[in-house]
Amino acid sequence: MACKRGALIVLEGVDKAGKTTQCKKLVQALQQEGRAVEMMRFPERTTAIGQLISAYLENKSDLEDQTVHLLFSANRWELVPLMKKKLEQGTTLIVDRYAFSGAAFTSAKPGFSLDWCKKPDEGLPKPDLVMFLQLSPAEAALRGQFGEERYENSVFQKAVQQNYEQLMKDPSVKWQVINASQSIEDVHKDIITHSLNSINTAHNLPLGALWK
Ligand code: ADP
Ligand code: 2DT
Repeated sequence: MACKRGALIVLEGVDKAGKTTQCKKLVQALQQEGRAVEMMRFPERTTAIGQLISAYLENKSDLEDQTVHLLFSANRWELVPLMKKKLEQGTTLIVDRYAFSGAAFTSAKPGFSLDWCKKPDEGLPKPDLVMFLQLSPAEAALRGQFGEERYENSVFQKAVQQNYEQLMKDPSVKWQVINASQSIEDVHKDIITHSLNSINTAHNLPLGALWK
């Protein structure tokens, strides 16, 4: 019998919602159960495209907004063969940000429609589950100062949050809102429950195509 495929599970949310903390905990917990699971993140800054994105985010270079948007998307597309291979081999992927960040962030810039922003990512492997870590700007502020990178300011983050809310209205994507204001352990408990359900369901389903 062919091996059952892994699930594609994405964590999204505004800055400091706890995505990275929870991705790491989730991977650790699933690995401890003996499951094949790996973490990925976007942007993946180690590739040639990722290095261009990283320099832009660190304000070391300037790029047209359209250019950087397409680079973020290209950074996902360049990893698609690897993602598909891992999923087919039965490895579950836990992903820190995906195309939803791409659409929510660029469409927070003046003159960018959500539809235009989604286009380059149409057809990417569709996540089996997208968990949105919901945290108010006031609570995010309690988790420390914003850093030095582009987009790390509260006005921009509020616009991003509104765009995520638009994206979450799309029933073709399996969204799950998680209350990220709970303790790290309580958030983890919610996330692991939803992830296990998703892993079990994904076994029997073909991998979908995003926004198609
Ligand atoms: P993100 O990846 O969404 O930006 P991080 O996981 O890097 O968020 O977390 C941002 C900061 O908030 C870190 O200092 C982290 O330790 C802290 N943090 C994460 N989750 C919680 C939580 N549930 N309660 C309080 N602090 C948290
Ligand atoms: P972190 O590495 O701290 O998550 O910051 N972004 C991300 C986009 O604008 N478009 C995208 O497609 C993606 C994946 C979100 C990365 C920053 O880059 C933004 C914050």
